[in-house]
Amino acid sequence: MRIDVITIFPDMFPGVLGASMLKRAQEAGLLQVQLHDLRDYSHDKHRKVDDRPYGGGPGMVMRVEPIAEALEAIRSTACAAHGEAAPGTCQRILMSPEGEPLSTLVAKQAAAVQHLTVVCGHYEGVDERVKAVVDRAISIGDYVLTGGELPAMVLIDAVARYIPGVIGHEDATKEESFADGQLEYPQYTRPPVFRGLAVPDVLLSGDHERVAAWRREQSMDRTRTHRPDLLRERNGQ
Ligand code: 4GX
Repeated sequence: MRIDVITIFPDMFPGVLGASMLKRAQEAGLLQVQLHDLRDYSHDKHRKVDDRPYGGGPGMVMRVEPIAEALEAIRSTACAAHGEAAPGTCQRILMSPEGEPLSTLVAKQAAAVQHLTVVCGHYEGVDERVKAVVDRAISIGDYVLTGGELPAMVLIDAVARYIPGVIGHEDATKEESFADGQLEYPQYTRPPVFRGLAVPDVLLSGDHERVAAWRREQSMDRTRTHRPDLLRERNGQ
């Protein structure tokens, strides 16, 4: 899978992309991330990519032309290479608090696309017409950050886990939190007692059926207590 990122802060990415699973995914050729400095697409001699808002008000707004031109440049290189004609092979995503909330389903759907281009917005926002040059907007949560770079990295990480081969043992994505609309059961490893806190006996019993039943019950209890909204969602309420 290929992911292009359009940003005014490409320097924010190498730390995250250069460690752990994302590093391994790239080394294994399962993921290619290409960073693009939006300022390279500015026509301004000061490399400006923002301007004052029409109608007045505080702050600056990101201009649509550099973003549109960066998207077009990426499309003519990367997308042409894998046959842009086929629908669903290329998806342009704007990171925005107004976007569709990121979820397991959204991450899985995005991982099924061959090529993503992620646009990171800054300042007080981006010109509304940017929405006309992307396919969708995605939000990582109901809070406002200083820019779209961290959201883009969160999206890349969430998506990469669903690229076949990225996670060594595929079972991990089946058992994890949210996989079947519930929170994960509690996990323990050695020692059996830490400062008086013991590992539940059932996990040491060697009885796989009892372990499985206990885990199901723990998942359900936790979800009911901490995230009852997940149960309502699953029931379609
Ligand atoms: N989930 N930000 C985008 C600029 C902006 C503002 C308004 C479009 C409309 C965010 C989030 C997020 C900060 C990224 C503001 N762009 N992105 N940026 N939460 O907070 O995705």
